[in-house]
Amino acid sequence: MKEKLEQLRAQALDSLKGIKDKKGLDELRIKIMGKKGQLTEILRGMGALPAEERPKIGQLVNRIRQELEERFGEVEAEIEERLKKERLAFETVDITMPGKKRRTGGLHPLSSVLEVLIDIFVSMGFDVVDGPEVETDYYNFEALNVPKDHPARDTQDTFYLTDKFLLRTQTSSAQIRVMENRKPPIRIISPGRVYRADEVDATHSPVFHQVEGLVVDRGITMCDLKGVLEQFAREIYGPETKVRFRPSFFPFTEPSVEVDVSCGECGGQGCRVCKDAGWIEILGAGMVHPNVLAGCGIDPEIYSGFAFGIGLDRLTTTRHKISDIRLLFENDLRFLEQFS
Ligand code: 2NL
Repeated sequence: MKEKLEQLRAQALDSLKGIKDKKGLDELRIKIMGKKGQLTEILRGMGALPAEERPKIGQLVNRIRQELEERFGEVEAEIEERLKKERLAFETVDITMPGKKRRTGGLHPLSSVLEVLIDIFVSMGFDVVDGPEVETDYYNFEALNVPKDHPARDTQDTFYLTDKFLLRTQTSSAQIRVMENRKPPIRIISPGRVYRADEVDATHSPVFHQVEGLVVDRGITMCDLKGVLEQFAREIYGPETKVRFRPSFFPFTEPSVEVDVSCGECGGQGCRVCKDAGWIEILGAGMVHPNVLAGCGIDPEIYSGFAFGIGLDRLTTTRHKISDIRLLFENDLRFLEQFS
């Protein structure tokens, strides 16, 4: 019996050496020390022993069981340690690996040019104001001294929603509200989307963008208009840029002017860009019509003002050498990504 036990012990210890995982360990533990295991099997034979030998054998069984249990515990700890190391090695992040490339967004070219414009006018003390794109006939035309029979009011040129409501054709409407609600001095620009019933081609779109400016105070003259526009033109087109006024007509300004800048490409000599004129038209402007001021509750005998309207789309296409205005509205990523 004693030999059998020693043999079992030696066998068990030997088998333990070959154990590599928990499953194997559990199987071995059951095979030796389980209810139907080899140790139990031997213990069953105890009944056949002489009574005086039983305690000795009993002690031996207990010692062997204890030893084996310790050894099993050790092997289990070793397996666990090894598994932990393997898991850590597997989960380790190599921070020197190249990262995944992410596509970054960017400003739409209209937005980045608008930001440049806003910075220029804000630095001259202008506020930026906003207004609704759906306007009333009053704010879009009436308050701007546009006569009832003016061609701009024609349904051919303006998108009417109802008799009274329309899609604004210029952002002046936002400025009218400011004149109604604030006292001079007023210095504002109003950028935004505007609508006209135009046929679409490379230079026309029924939706486009305007940045209008307005200054109202005592003693404002055409010289102030020219100074502001010269400063603007120099910041946009370079310090050598000259500005020229040509007479024009708008119902909301008197006098009205069309404003040209000297061609930055040829310096005024004439080239392909300015179509040999030496000048490029950039905006329309003028002194705010007394009817417009009076209609907003501003006394034209005390106050005067100038206003201007810049087409943002043309400024953007010329600045970025974009050949077709439609590219600004199609949101084709292949186009937009060139600006991000
Ligand atoms: C253009 C250029 C212009 C204005 C816009 C304006 C606004 C108020 C009062 C008077 Cl609140 N005028 N804006 C003035 C001159 C020109 O836009 O080519 N428009 C058709």
